[in-house]
Amino acid sequence: MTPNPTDAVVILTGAGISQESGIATFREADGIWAKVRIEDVATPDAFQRDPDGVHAFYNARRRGLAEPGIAPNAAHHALATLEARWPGPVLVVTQNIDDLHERAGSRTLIHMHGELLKSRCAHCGAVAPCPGDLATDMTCDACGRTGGLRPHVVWFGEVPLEMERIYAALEACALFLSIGTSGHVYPAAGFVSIARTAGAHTVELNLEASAGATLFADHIHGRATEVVPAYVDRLLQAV
Ligand code: BJW
Repeated sequence: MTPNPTDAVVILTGAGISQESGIATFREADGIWAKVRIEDVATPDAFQRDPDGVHAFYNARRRGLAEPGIAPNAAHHALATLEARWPGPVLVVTQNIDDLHERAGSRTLIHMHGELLKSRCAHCGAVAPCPGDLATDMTCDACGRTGGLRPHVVWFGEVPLEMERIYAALEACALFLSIGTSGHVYPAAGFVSIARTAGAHTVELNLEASAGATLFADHIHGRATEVVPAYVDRLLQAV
């Protein structure tokens, strides 16, 4: 299927797109959830029970993101090129909390599961840049209260960010791409059904068939740094 260059494109990305940049995925054999339990670090209850432990988990990942070897890869760059050169609207919705899409040059981007480099105050809701470690004794610059600062990420049981904007884009898109996500976590795993119902062509680009693979019209299996630039090149030939 060859899309029309004025078509709206929505792209969902997951941990697989950043794997070749050196950032761990979640559900693979060597993934994050093989080393720590979701219940210990990625729920509001975990933060209430053990804020120091949750801070330590995210502080380590934040420091990892700042390491000199961590950089966007060819797949992140290809999506930024698509946004720059595709005549129609292009929206990247990422589940990732890293900043590799921004570093590659993507501008129309939603971090539906939040951002590691921001904090949020549980008291007043203020979101602020957070380049360094968070700790329980820190004070919020906005409200002056102590003990409420948490990573600006979406844990299980919390509502993902900017859902109205995402649903509107899915309902208006003609092409939906899902890149590097296992399809195990909702609501992101349901986006393909919404796009398909809206009449979009749906394509999965992933290392292997995801949990929701049968919902997609097309499947391209391989490493993101190989399949994404090749697919974007094909799309841009139509421009
Ligand atoms: C490559 C590759 C390469 C590798 N190239 N590919 C039953 C009970 C309780 C709750 C629920 C339930 N059923 C549904 C729920 C809801 C729940 C949920 O989905 N649970 C399921 C586990 C069952 N969801 C929620 O709670 C969400 N909130 C919610 O639903 O609110 C209600 C609501 C919604 C909408 C409107 C109104 C109300 C919140 C989910 C929050 C998820 N948070 C996390 C942590 C974020 C912070 C952090 O990073 O620590 O988000 S969990 C984790 O999973 C992270 C990821 O973004 C997310 C998805 O993971 P992803 O990206 O798919 O990674 P992997 O590792 O799973 O897959 C990687 C893929 O890449 C694999 O397929 C590889 O093959 C591939 N790959 N290398 C290409 N080089």
